[in-house]
Amino acid sequence: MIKKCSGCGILLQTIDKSQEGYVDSLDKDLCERCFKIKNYGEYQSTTLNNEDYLKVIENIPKESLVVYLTSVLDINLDYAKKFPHLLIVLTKKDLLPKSVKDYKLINYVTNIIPNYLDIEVISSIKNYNLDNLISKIKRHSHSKDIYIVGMTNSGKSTLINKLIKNYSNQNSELTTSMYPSTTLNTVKLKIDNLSIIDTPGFISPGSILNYLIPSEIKKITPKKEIKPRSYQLKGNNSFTIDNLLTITYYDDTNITIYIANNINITKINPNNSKISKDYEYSFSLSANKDIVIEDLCFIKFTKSCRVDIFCPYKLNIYERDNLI
Ligand SMILES: Nc1nc2c(ncn2[C@@H]2O[C@H](COP(=O)(O)OP(=O)(O)OP(=O)(O)O)[C@@H](O)[C@H]2O)c(=O)[nH]1
Ligand SMILES: [Mg+2]
Repeated sequence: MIKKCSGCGILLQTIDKSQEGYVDSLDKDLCERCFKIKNYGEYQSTTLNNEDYLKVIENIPKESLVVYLTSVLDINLDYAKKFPHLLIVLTKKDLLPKSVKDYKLINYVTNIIPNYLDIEVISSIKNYNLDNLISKIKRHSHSKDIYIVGMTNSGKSTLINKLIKNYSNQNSELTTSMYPSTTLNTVKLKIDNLSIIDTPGFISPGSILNYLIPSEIKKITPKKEIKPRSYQLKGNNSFTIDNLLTITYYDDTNITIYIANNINITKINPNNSKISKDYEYSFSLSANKDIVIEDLCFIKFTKSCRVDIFCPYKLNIYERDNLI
């Protein structure tokens, strides 16, 4: 009998407890890994990787509508460009200050990727703009299969759970968690005559999530509205972000940091810093740029400034025009 886990899509098996999909009986609908994530909120590692997830994504028929999710905190559209029928969804709007307007975020996306069918800014947790989103999905769905795609943790499974709850009379629930690689294969669910298909998210090689242990991931994950922290800086000086990295700036400037509220930002003498400097990232920013440290934070600069970032990991750290 071939049966998939209703939480993460992996094929269920009763043979090897150390492998994904294990259940002690095929009568069960949920694999042991999902059971532990759902009931104990524990991190459960997986032997699958980006290559496995990409195989799933590459099998998406070209004519299908792809709903591509990316968090407002880490707008990453690298993979989105692959899909011809694209509805872009910026998720987790509740984490940005309420004063941030949706159109600013939408303008930012349009400058990077102008050829999409539609776009929506949502919060699944706050039920924000989900009515608009389901109407847009229905409007643009020419075939009945709709694929929900995006980076790990962008909120794909959480969104589908909300759509099923709000707009169908089913009660199935996909597995979600704050840790990477929760969904392992496709899971198909029905809303009216549409099939909504959850997919595994990719993990960016430069994401800090690759280097942190579960308790650290928990710490850096923003859980509620970020209170931006603004500083007037007098160069040349340094600060650390929670012992994860050191930031040295050489000019006077004003910055605002968007990061989880419980993370410590501390002024330091870089010569006394205990943080390893294995990797160095240098920027000569013109005015009105952000530095993004993928899956950790973004820093808004108003004036031009030379900046060096030191850390023990090989991260994706890049500059962009101010998002907000
Ligand atoms: N604040 C906030 N958190 C959200 C929202 N949507 C999802 N999350 C959280 O983001 C984390 C990841 O959610 P998932 O739904 O598991 O993400 P995913 O995209 O399915 O991840 P993979 O299965 O690993 O690809 C969970 O901790 C969710 O609670 C949202 O609208 N707001
Ligand atoms: Mg998922």
